[in-house]
Amino acid sequence: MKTNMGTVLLICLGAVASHAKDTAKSPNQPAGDVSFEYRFDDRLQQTPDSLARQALWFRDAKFGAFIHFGVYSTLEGEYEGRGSGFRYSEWIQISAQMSAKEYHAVAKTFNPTEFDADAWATTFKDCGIKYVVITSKHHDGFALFDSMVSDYDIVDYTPFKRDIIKELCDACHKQGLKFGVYYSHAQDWDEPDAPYLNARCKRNVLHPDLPADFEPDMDRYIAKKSLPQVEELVKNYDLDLIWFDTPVGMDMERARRFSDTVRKYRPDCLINSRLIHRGKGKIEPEYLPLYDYVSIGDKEVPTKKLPLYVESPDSVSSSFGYKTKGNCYYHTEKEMIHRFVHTVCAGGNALINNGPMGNGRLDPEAVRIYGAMGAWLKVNGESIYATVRNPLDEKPEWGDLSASKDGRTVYLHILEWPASGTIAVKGLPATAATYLANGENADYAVEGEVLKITLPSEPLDPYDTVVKVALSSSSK
Ligand code: H79
Repeated sequence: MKTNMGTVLLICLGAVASHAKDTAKSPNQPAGDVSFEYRFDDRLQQTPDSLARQALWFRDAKFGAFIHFGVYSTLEGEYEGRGSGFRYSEWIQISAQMSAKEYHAVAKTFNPTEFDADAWATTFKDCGIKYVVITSKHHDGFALFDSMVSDYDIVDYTPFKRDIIKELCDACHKQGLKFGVYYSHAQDWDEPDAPYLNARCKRNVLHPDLPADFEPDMDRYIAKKSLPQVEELVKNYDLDLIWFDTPVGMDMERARRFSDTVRKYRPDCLINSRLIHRGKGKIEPEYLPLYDYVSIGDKEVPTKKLPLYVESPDSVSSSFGYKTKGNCYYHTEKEMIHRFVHTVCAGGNALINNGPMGNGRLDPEAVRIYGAMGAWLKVNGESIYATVRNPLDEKPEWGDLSASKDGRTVYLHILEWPASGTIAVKGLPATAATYLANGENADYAVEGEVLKITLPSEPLDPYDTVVKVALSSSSK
């Protein structure tokens, strides 16, 4: 245990036993947790420009809704009895080994007639969500906006003929939500020139008519489709954020063209690190000026606080796209809130995905989970929004800590109710302690450097009982 700066966290060893039955995972999850690898050097810093962009709204927002919606949403993870073994339904073209022609035939029928952008935005807002990021084009190459670059888009290619990105952008801004798009800038299964991330499906399965001696040319793909579509997005849509993914084949020169294009048209628009870094890739200092914040791995929850401000692309379920076929699960409400709280306390936002159904309605399970988060946030929101990461060196075994920006208030998130009935924290000179759940004073004592709280016999909240602690001096 570290002892520097007098901010040691003392964990009562007897106080860590938890209610095992409450913490059982929802079924079908892979064995073991996806653990967070500490791969950021402590001295890394984003540029002053990026820090200023983060400060505009991003750092205070904490809770975003990620949306994976597209042709794949209609298949729900299976095509002609194939493909359901993959965890991600948005990968159906690969998992079911569909040729471009077969996938086009499904795209031709994509008709989400129940789509209602205002209903989506209102639901998100009511659940405490502050920003929305939707797939404008996933790896399948199909665009959800009206593109002049390619007709493989929802307006030109489907009976639906409406621009989902435009409608949702307007609806979100009307509700005061920030709006961003996901764009798969490197992978594109509809373009033979685009690079390939995996060996799971051969290029000539997707494109059987290609000549045997075909040589893919990534720069030709970037020049013809990827960069012009990004330019369309930043020119024609009022974007607050752009989310790149799986940067296979990206190098400084290629990434810079994307970054420059975004900055040219939309200087305040945030760019995520997957422009050039893989989700679990090491952060390289020379690339920091190209983007504004770090996306950690898919569904990765940080286990320790981080030097750079991050965002975790989490999901309410095991897939990103809507999936009912094969192996899939949803997180419990408790798991989701705990994942969210740990991410915020480590110093980041949680961009929590939902996969709307092929008919255009939100997934009711996702709405239920968001609803539980929203109800918890209505009572406990001050311990989340506009807070900063845990000011102490370590996180306690019973939960986690967040703090007000001025460092004068610390929030203790009690996620696992200790059997001993007490918690003890070193390094917090408390002058008051209250429960956010009911506003009542906590039974606390300061003994030397240790704040000791005697807890009620039962949690005051089924997911996270928050104690608000006022300090005599800043914890910073
Ligand atoms: O958009 C979501 C994913 O589709 C995308 N990133 C998030 C935000 C992503 N693309 N690639 N990857 C993630 C990494 C590759 C994962 C996979 Fe698999 C390996 C897909 C197919 C093989 C593991 C096994 C997941 C599905 C089957």
